Amino acid sequence: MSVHKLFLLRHGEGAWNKENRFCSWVDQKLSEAGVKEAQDCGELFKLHGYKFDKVFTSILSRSVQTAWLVTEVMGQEWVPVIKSWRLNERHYGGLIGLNRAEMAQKHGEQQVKVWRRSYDVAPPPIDESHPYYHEIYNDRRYTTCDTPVKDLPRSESLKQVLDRLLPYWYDVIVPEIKAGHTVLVSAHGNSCRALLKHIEGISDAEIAGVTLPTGIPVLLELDADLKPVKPRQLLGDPAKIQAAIKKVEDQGKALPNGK
Ligand code: DG2
Repeated sequence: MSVHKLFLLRHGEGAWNKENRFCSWVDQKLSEAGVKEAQDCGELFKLHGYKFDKVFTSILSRSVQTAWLVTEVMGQEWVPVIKSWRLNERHYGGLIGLNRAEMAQKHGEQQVKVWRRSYDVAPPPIDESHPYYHEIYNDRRYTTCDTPVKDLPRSESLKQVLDRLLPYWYDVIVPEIKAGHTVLVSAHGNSCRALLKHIEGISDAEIAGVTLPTGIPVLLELDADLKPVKPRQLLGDPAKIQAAIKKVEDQGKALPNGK
């Protein structure tokens, strides 16, 4: 029997999603289309009559902005929003800022797929010569983390995302769900995939085939032990969702002109 409803949401389209660049820990805002996706998502939640008790976000603006827009449309702006770096997008290391299609052109689509979707392969680490290194590690938000800046990741596999996320899941989010609260996690493609892998017990190989598009909520119905009682539901128009999944998958394809 379903006891708890948990919602996972990848933020609306960000400026660099649109440009097909690895965004990761660079703090890009939502694009115009991303704002609309977040608002549409709020409308969908409202239509279903869902009510949130707690919203959890990363400390990247695109996930926070999405949570604001969703709750605003729902008339639930008062719901507490709790932020943690542990829900941040996967750290894409030296790939940050690079265009996926150009990377596929240069290194091959298979290599880009390994970087994007393998479970335990981390991309090359970011170093001080990287154009976004200082912007990331000198950002005041990272001085507020439960981990010293020097120990924050310099690149991560999906497994490493799960490793840093699980303590937060068990210590902070799980007690809320078990207290009977309805939780929305407004985060990122890979932090949501890591959580999904853990909750659903998806194998290391199968998680490579799970793609989450922007602005499409995932509903998980869980029993008292937080085990899924039915398959995850991606909410919204099925044809639109399939097209959005394909769009994310195609981002890693090499285009003839390398763009
Ligand atoms: C994307 C994920 O993260 O990229 O870092 O660019 O969810 O914050 O838009 P998000 C990024 P892929 O893993 O899909 O390449």
